[in-house]
Amino acid sequence: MEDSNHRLGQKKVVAVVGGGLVGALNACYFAKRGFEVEVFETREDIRNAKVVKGRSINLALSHRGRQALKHVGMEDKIVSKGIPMNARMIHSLSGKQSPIPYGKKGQYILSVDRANLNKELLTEAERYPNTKLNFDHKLQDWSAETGLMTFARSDGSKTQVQADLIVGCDGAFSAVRKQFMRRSRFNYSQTYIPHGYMELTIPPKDGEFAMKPNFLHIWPRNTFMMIALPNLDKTFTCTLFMPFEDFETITTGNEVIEFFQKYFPDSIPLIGVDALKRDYFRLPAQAMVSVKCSPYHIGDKCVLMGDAAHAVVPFYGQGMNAGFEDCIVFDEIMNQFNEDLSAVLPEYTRVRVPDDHAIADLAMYNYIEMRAHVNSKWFIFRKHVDNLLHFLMPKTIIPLYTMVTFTRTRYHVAVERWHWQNKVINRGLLLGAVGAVFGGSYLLIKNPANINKLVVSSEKIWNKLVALKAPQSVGTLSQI
Ligand code: FAD
Ligand code: EGU
Repeated sequence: MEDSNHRLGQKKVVAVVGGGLVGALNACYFAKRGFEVEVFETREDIRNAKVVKGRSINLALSHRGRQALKHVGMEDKIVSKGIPMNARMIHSLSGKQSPIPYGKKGQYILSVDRANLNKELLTEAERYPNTKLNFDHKLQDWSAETGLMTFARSDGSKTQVQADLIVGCDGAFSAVRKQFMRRSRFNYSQTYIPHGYMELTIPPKDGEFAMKPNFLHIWPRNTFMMIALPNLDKTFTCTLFMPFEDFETITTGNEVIEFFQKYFPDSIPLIGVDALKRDYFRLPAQAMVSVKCSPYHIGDKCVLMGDAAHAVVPFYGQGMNAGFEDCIVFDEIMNQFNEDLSAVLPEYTRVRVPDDHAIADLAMYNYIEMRAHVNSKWFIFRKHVDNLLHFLMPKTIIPLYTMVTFTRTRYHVAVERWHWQNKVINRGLLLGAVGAVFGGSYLLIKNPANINKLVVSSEKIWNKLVALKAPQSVGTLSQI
């Protein structure tokens, strides 16, 4: 092989800042290439910690994330500890539950435990002899000119470290990104949404899951929404999304119950009245931020990945998946340009920015859409329309969530395709409406006396539709 990643016979040093999900996975990618990898993480080693603080307890892992794990041989290990979710389960206000499959049999997403995933990835990174993990190292400052980084330790001491490449995987409030902010022609925007989130737990009932486990449970209530994902210990983690304003108006245990009685009555016995009264006040609601920026690199010295480059609101279940896909995309470009960092970094920005911005926009769009007019009826209706159109024109109409969740179609291409599909659908609807008006008028003019004919023929069509739907509907719909 070329000696491009060797300096005086020595391998280049890559500093991965942040040992979260994306940092730990990225360490594996760089280690696999033979770089000298050092990971720096603020927190203590979570593998020794008793309770892991942090955001959301479980996450939905889908195709993009799985492909990225596969590349470093971690897919099976993680998938085996995940719980497949083959469908959503929509909970209506009356307590009725309606399943809506994600697609064909093999098309499911996985509920994975964040802490376990992070631990497994750290352990995997450590298996490479050329990787070193440095915990209790908080990046304070670094120089884009020299690549010299300053870390603060919890005992008050400071250490300085030099690296050839700095990979910023330090999350939505990235310290690595701070140096980007000081530079000219760096674009940056961040938006806090008015909603916060709070996690609650549904314990097992008689030693079993209290609801059906292989579903993503959703309670869509316009401005309020709750989602529940299953865990291996037979609990569910519920995430309640609600405007901060509303979180603040609820100040007593009784008000909590009153609120749940009004919007999520079926969940009260599942969570438990006492637990609900207690857990609601355990932690304040957490904020959600969307961050977009560009470029993602500085020269051949530094690159941002994961939430550090693009924090997205969680309304597409894609934050981690997109961050994991960043690692594959970077890796593919490393192959393409023979690990020549001065070519790889600009190319990574060129290729990846449009896709990460697309998923950030999509997630924000879905947030706005859901809070504006998505109740359980509308959610079920929309998903059925999507599935029906796909069933009628499988090559032409592919639901957006399918492209996002079950393929590696570039995010920005998925969005373009979605716009194109909507145009086709609207044209079809328009044509159908025009056709119906003209056709109907024609029949009426030609045969004004015989209204029965029209009624009979429409009855026939209706009967055909019913016959088509009744015996096969379950089978055909679940095949989509
Ligand atoms: P992080 O996980 O934030 O890790 C950053 C790491 O860097 C941390 O370990 C931190 O301690 C460390 N760090 C920070 N600053 C420094 C510093 N100065 N020096 C050294 N280390 C530092 N995504 C999905 O794909 N599916 C989902 O279902 C999903 N659900 C979500 C639900 C909620 C409620 C939220 C909030 C997010 C959800 N996400 C989901 C998004 C997902 O959590 C993130 O995209 C993912 O955690 C990003 O990983 P990361 O490694 O880039 O950042
Ligand atoms: C939010 C919080 C259902 C985990 C978007 C679907 C999410 C997840 C959806 C969280 C929704 C919303 C999709 C998946 C997933 C749906 C998706 C959202 C996992 C469009 C732990 N979203 N999420 N869309 O289609 O593509 O089922 O916290 F309610 S998984 Cl908001 Cl596929």
